[in-house]
Amino acid sequence: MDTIVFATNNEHKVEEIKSVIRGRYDIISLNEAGIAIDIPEPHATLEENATEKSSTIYRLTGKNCFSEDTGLEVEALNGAPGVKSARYAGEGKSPTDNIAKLLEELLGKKNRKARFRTIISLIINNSEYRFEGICEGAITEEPKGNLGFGYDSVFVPSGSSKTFAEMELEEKNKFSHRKKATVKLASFLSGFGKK
Ligand code: ITT
Repeated sequence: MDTIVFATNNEHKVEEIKSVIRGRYDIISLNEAGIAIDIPEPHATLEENATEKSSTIYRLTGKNCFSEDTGLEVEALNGAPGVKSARYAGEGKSPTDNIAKLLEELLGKKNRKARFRTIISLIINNSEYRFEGICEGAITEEPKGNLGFGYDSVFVPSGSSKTFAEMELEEKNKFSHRKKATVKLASFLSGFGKK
């Protein structure tokens, strides 16, 4: 089976993506590939950061690989934290700090609409392809649930009354941004190279 390196240090993302992609390709994480590197994300868009991560790993390993960059875009905050989602409360701060800052910024605000947006950047045989997945929803008044990661405990996807952190992965996958982008990636890969 062909292998593809998933250029991420986030094991939650690896678990989620492996739950969707099966079959023709074996996905290996940076950790499984023995690569210890913190890839910088210096750009102003998810698209550019995703490309930065995949191209860095492609240059380093010469192996087909993909990365993904995800942001939480909150309407009442003009799209923040967006591309800065991982470091919203500052460099080196925890997901709990990021959530605290988000709830503080939204204090008293009626409009709680938000969306997660994921961009996957695939580099295969020296060409790049991008895939997007969006999940619309809303930010709760307080955290609920302890499954998942990141902002999951304050995000309720449209069509549910539970936060992502109150859902097992199978249920999160019915709504998730990452699942949608990954289905596009999987479908591309399953046709890749076939005439
Ligand atoms: P990489 O190694 O792949 O870069 P990362 O954790 O730095 O991993 P991002 O740059 O994409 O990932 O950061 C996005 C931020 O949004 C980060 O704080 C995550 O915890 C959060 N996040 C991403 N996907 C999420 C999801 O499905 N549910 C909740 N929070 C999520």
